[in-house]
Amino acid sequence: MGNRRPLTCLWYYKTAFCAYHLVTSHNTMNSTMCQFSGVFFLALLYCVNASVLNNEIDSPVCFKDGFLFGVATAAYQIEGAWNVSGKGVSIWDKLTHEEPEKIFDHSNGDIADGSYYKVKEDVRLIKELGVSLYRFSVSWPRILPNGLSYKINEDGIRYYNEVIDELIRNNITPAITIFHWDLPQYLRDMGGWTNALMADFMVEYSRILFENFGDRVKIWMTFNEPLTFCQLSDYAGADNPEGSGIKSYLCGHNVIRAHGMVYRMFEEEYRPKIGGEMGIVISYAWEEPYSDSEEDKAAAERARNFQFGWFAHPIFSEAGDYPPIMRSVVDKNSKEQGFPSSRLPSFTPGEVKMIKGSADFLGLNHYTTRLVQQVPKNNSNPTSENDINVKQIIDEKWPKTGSSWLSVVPWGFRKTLNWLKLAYNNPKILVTENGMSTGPGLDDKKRIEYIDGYLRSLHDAVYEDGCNVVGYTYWSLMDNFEWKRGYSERFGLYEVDYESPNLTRTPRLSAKYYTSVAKTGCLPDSLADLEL
Ligand code: GBH
Repeated sequence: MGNRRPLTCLWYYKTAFCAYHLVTSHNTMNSTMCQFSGVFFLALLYCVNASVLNNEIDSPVCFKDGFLFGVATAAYQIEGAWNVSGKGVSIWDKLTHEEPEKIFDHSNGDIADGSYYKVKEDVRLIKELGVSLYRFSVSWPRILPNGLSYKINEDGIRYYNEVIDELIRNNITPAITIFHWDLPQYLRDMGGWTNALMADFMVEYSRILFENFGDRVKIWMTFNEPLTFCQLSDYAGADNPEGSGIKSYLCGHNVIRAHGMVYRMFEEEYRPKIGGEMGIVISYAWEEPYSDSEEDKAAAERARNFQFGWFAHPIFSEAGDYPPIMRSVVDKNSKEQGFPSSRLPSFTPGEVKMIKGSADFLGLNHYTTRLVQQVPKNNSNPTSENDINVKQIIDEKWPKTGSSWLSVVPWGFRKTLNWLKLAYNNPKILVTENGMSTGPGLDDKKRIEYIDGYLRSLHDAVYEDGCNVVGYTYWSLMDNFEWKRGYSERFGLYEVDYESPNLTRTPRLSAKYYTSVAKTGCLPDSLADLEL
């Protein structure tokens, strides 16, 4: 199958030249001679050469052995059992119960996918996909009801032990996100991530996970998408006005410190005994300049540094600390706004050193792309929006999905990965999320096209450009509570029927597609040929 294109090419040449000879040589050349004629031989050389030079040999698009395929979920989005067996209250329990109007369909995660009760069933679904990695998160308040480590809820330990053991029994590598947004409400009441002590609380919580699960779990991620939970109100774990240029930066600062401290504790106290790797998950929508103008190019680079570099630069860059552009812009704006010191906190030299290099891999969530335009400077309010000072635009020509923020732009993936390669000396990357939403329904050819397009772009980044990506994780295994969009936006390879008492899971067409990719490591030659 792989060499179909050159063979077809040869066949055309052979037929054309044989026909030509048979006609022009008045039948003096028989067909055997024709096959071996010099002309045919030249044609063969030409054909092979052209294919090689134009990179046209239709070698199948395959990821090498050892490349991981996986699927991801997060605790609050799937578990349900929100008040069962000693679990404490998270900020999402409180928000959805007390302000349901903030959730698009007024729903909540009380029951969600019922995964708390369906360990065996869910692992079977993962197994059936043929993937080798499952990324899930631990609910902090299920382990520590009020977030502090003096009181461990044994049922939480039991539950995740069951998940981990069932995965390992099925040869699926467990990968744990320590914090995926469901902060214990008790800690939010103390200021959430704007409280500097949160770093210590995070260290103590993480320690309990290493103690209990570290013997079997070898892939750890400290935080999921700090950009999201530090910047969006309600996601924040602090009463954080949307886009605040004060609390967001405080949150980010404590999160980065917490990440570094957890990593160093893991490195010193646990890794020597139990091994394993640790990273952080950062989201990166590609930011493409709106035009060729120098202003728009600078605006795009500024946005990349403020939205991705904010968390990546202190950890992955050679120099460490915040991106220089972020430091200088926020320092200057703060001064002009009458602040006695910068709204962007400073790391001590010791912290810069502690944080720099505190990751074995970079977890990347990549979904989409924006166009970025320079806008006239507005420094009236201390918002991070005014600090970044750009307009972000979704190109109307890009195919849409079930989520207004998410359009289909596969080439942005390759650009993202190349930017990371250049900026941070080709770090080891695990793609921790990529995916798109639809409405309910099993026929999701658009999702197949999305995954296929993004995987091709990823393949180019890895095998053409040399980006160091070790695996790809699809978001999500199954439909789930999509935060403020409730159950209205479905990202699952499996559909979940929320009307059925069993919360029945049914594979979509995309599950079949992804199974073939995960099992063969190769993308199908053509989507049209797929037997769905
Ligand atoms: C990821 O966030 C999350 O890690 C995951 O939990 C989530 O389910 C998945 O992607 C799909 O969204 O409600 O209009 O204010 C991706 C980044 C940040 C995108 C928050 C949606 C809110 C848009 N997300 N954003 S809106």
